[in-house]
Amino acid sequence: DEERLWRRKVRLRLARFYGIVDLGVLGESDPRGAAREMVAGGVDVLQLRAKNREPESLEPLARSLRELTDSAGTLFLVNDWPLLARRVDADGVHLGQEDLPIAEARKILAATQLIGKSTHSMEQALAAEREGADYIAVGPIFATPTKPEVEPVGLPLIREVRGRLRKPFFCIGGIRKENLRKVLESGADRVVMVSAILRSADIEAYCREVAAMLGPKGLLT
Ligand code: TZP
Ligand code: MG
Repeated sequence: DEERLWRRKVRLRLARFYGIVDLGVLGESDPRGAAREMVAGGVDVLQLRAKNREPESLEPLARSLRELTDSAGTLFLVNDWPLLARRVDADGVHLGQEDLPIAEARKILAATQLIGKSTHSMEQALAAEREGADYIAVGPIFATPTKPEVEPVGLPLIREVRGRLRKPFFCIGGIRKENLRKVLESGADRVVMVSAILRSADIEAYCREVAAMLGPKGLLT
């Protein structure tokens, strides 16, 4: 068990590229197909996000994404629902500011499962680390239709956060190939992409290019 948690944490430390299978963004498109291409294209972490669905109805899809990611050695996280994450043996759950506290989610999850937390300021990022998040998402960096309700935090926050967080952090929000270099130059090592990936004509090729831009794994903060 201890080894299982350790393996997950190591994979998280090495992860640079995090893709989200967002059913809202996908609309009628096939989430399994998108996930398969993302994994083939080299995402290190895959998350299932479905804002307007009952968690029970997501279980078959979550199970199939678990199988898919397992065979590729890709981390798999479930957004919002620790119980679903537990039931399908995901690597962990991702929680937002409005979701249940990390301590509550830990009671539902297995001891070997990871928790990530969305944050939108330095204060929230530090609080998430104090709460015991295994990784932290910081954003939206840029304005994005995928998360319209939160003000963009801007590029300068990246370097500030980098200087003060010890846990791995991922930049998210409006990131795409065209602005990735700027995000990396602002101090990011790890990024999350949603619509840039899911709306691209060739998801696998897109992911491959992003993965190449992020460079080899290792030597990360
Ligand atoms: N949290 C902060 S920004 C965001 C989330 C879920 C959406 C990111 O989506 P996109 O399409 O990569 O801008
Ligand atoms: Mg949430």
